Amino acid sequence: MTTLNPRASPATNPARRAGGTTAHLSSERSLPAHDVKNLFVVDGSPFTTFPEKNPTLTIMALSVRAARYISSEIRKGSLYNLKVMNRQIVLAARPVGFPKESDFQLVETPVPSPGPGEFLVRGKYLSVDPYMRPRIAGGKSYARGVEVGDVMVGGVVGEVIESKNADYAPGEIVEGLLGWRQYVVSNGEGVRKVDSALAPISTALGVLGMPGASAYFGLLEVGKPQAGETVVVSGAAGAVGSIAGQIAKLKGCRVVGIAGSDEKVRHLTEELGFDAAFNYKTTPNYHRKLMALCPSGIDVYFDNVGGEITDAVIRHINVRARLVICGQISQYNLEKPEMGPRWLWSLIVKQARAEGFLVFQFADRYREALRDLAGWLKEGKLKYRENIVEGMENAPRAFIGMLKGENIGKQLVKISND
Ligand code: NAP
Ligand code: FER
Repeated sequence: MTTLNPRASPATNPARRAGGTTAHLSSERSLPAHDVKNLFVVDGSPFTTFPEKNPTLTIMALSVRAARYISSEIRKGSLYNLKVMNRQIVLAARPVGFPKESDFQLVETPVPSPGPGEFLVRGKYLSVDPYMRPRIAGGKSYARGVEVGDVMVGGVVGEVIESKNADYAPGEIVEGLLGWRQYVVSNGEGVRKVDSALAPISTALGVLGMPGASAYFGLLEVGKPQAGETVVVSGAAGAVGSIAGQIAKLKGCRVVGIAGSDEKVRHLTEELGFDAAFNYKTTPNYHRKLMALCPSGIDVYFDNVGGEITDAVIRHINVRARLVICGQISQYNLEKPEMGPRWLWSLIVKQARAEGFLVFQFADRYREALRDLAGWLKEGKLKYRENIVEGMENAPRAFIGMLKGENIGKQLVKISND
């Protein structure tokens, strides 16, 4: 976001010169009309309130070219009244139970400048993931939690727009845990380059990113499915579950999905090739349903949700079953963990294995997962879906929506129009 002093002279004030095909930002340089159109949105309606009604004119830099141009002009000193601002979502309060929009706040701070060895990234997509819920809860975790006032943790795909790091050139697309903000400076730590020729860059946060790798390693390394076995996936229509189920199909398994709507069930069986699926929100007796859909019992259970669904699945496991404990989303918003049946006895009787995993434990093998996932995508053997909400200000709503199950596939927020 850019704030412009309305008293600036017409030579430095683009809004005053935007009537024609070009708008002059300085006496020597001009921007094409296309960028000007994207660049100048004043309180939602281009130019109409400028300048008399607004003491400060707010301009959103919506295109990368425009943002790059503005920051270079400012640095040269030719736009002395222009201040580029950085929109970001911070944690305003620790959620109690189910998060509310008021637990988050949109704040603006100046855009940072890269120092030696650093580069400036302009975000294009923000990732919305279930792990964010435990991360804002304030409990102990594998990583530092988000404190009140901190920028929300989260994956970002964006473009390098300025660089003082020889390994990252302007124009390159990168992905990393850069936080829910428009602009961020990085030194490259924890950041990877994204090959935009491989697939749309948004997939770096989904099927070709952390969720895809979770499905891949969780299923193949922890679940170890064999052809002919029955694999049950809970949270099956989400970012991880939808990929885990399809990989199980690729390995020759019978795959049964559990998800929270009839539309999701149709998506799984009609579009993703699951053998069967059921809607846990309208199925009164999970036990009977599983008996009908898994007549040979369950060999691998890919658990994304925990709770009553998992309790029911475990009643149907076979000897030497593998329970892949990927997530427990049914518990994330509870103040106290739910009590349930004690099913460790089943592990004894069935000589079964339940194993939790974190995708990060496979970090040194991501390349392998991405190679296979990208190969299957290219061959048309793997499908993915994204649920994209537009606008940084809607990220909290998208997060709450994902926790409620409004997404099919990967939940993302698009924060740039180019
Ligand atoms: P996702 O499945 O795309 O989105 C979350 C889904 O959870 C919602 O769409 C909703 O679908 C379902 N859900 C919400 N509340 C539920 C409840 N009470 N009972 C059953 N289902 C519920 O999210 P994702 O990114 O793919 O993550 C899926 C799971 O994997 C999460 O538990 C996450 O924590 C875990 N995960 C673990 C790792 C790891 O390293 N271990 C890595 C990534 C993700 P419905 O409509 O079906 O309810
Ligand atoms: C997730 C759920 C939990 C996840 C990571 C965690 C990467 C880790 C939690 C912890 O260490 O406290 O979906 O995804």
